[in-house]
Amino acid sequence: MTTKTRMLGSDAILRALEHEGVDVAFGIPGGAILPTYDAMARGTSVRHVLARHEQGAGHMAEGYARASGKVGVAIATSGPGATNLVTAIADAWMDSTPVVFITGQVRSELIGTDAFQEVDITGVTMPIVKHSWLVQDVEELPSVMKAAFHVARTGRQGPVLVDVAKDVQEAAFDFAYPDEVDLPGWRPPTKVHPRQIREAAKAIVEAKRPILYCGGGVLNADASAELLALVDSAHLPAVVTLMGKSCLPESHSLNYGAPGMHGSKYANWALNKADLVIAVGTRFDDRVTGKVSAFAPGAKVIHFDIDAAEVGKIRHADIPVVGPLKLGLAQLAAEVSAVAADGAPDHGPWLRQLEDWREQFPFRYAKGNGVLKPQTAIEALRDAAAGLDGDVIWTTGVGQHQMWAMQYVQCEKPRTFITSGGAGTMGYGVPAAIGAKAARPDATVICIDGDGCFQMTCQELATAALEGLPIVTAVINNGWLGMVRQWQEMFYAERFAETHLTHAVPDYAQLAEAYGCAGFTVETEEQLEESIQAALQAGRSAVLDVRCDPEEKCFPMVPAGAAAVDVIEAPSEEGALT
Ligand SMILES: Cc1ncc(C[n+]2csc(CCOP(=O)(O)OP(=O)(O)O)c2C)c(N)n1
Repeated sequence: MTTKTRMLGSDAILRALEHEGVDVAFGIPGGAILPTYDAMARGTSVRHVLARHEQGAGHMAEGYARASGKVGVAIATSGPGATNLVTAIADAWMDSTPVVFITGQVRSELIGTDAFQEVDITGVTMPIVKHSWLVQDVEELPSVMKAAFHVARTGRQGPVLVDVAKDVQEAAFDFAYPDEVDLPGWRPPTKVHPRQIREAAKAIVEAKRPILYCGGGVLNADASAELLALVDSAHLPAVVTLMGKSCLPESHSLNYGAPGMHGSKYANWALNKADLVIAVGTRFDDRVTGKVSAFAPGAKVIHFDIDAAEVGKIRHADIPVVGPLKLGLAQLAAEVSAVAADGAPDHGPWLRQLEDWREQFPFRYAKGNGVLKPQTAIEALRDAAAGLDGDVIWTTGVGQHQMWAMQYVQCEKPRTFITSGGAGTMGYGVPAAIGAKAARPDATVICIDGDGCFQMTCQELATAALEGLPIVTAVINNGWLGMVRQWQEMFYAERFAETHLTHAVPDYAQLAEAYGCAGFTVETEEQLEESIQAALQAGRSAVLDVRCDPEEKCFPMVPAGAAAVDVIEAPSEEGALT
């Protein structure tokens, strides 16, 4: 019989976190969650990182989860504390990031009375969580906490919310943590149907122009090794989405990188001319497909995902494969070898075609003639990172700099590129970097941010400085809300309404120093390398204010709603392209 220990609900929350193997939680206290913070003062093995804004705490938990593969935890008080988490919850929902969000709620007897700091947060977040619980009975706490972690991490991962009334945190009860979850309605698949694997393998062997289309689901499933084995054994070329970046080594000759709105022309052509698209852990997002009716028009589709609801949602799946990727990819590789009895399938002519396209259409931009180009800065960061010992984890904000990071940063190991893909949340980069550093203290964590994004969450530099979580942030400072400026220039006849920020206000290097971080201003290509090295060696968090060309646009670009092959390339009249 399980022994029970008498304790308060607040202590039970912490014991549950300990049982779940949580080593770090991110949050900010307040009235309705105070009993749980008081329990922290009584002692716990869980480290608490005090954020400066609950959105920051939420993104830290996401960065932690993505870097470690474990469930992240963010904690906030009721009302405004909880609503400040909403953007992070939405972000985790869109990118299937496993996070348990814990909020305090007003006392049970006050719920529904518009009490001080009362917000119906389970109601507010209903469409953007996998599941949520409002706990009004302390006896339910252990099973709810157990279920919350289980739901966050199993099947298609994602956010859950546990909202705990203050009196529940204060109530004494006999605590035991359950070994099992009791959730009759939650039965994610644990295996893949052998017939689906057989059909997929047969289609792969028969295909002349197959392409793997890999997404973030591969990383969530920790299935990189299995994906690599399939690529190698079946000689399958692959394109990898923004969310999937780092799931397959980028130096691998069969990795053709990112397709989509700012992906390469060759990756988009690979999908467009394929006769078989093998979609793995990906959801045919509009930023990848462009106009759906023109996407991979001649291809049969295998769609392999843990979430049956994704299969056929956007594009008909000729061969649906539903189940866990790690197991299924290994089975698929074995089955392909078995079906192709006389060795691996020969996709030789197709691979030569892809190689030709890659040579013909590399990422390129016009060098600056004295003006520092953002792409040059990102290439310099990439090269400096390659010279470091140990792993480097990249995070980004959202905008042009994010797309250039996707194009120019090179990742060899899984979980080393962390970005907000589905929601496109400006302000994600700095807190996600702090969370990643908490998960991987041994790694160098570099955030490539935009000046607009940085200003949304830069107060978390205080968290980085004071919590001993040093990160390097390169603010790609073009003085504008660059991506929006680009759309205004290209699609709104250059009417630049409300997108100018200026290069100089704030002074990012001084701002960094004010937060206890090292600050560097870079204005020329010549200053780049030395400043990057100084930032990497600063021994504390550092911010590089990289002042660059305000007018640079991100290419190639497939305009929203256009066919993915109708790509606009960098105009060559801007000067010599490199
Ligand atoms: C929270 C939020 N608000 C607004 C947007 C719309 N938006 C997308 S990119 C962008 C500009 C980003 O500017 P900056 O951080 O300077 O990056 P850049 O594009 O210049 O690299 C904006 C406003 C968004 N994605 N997220």
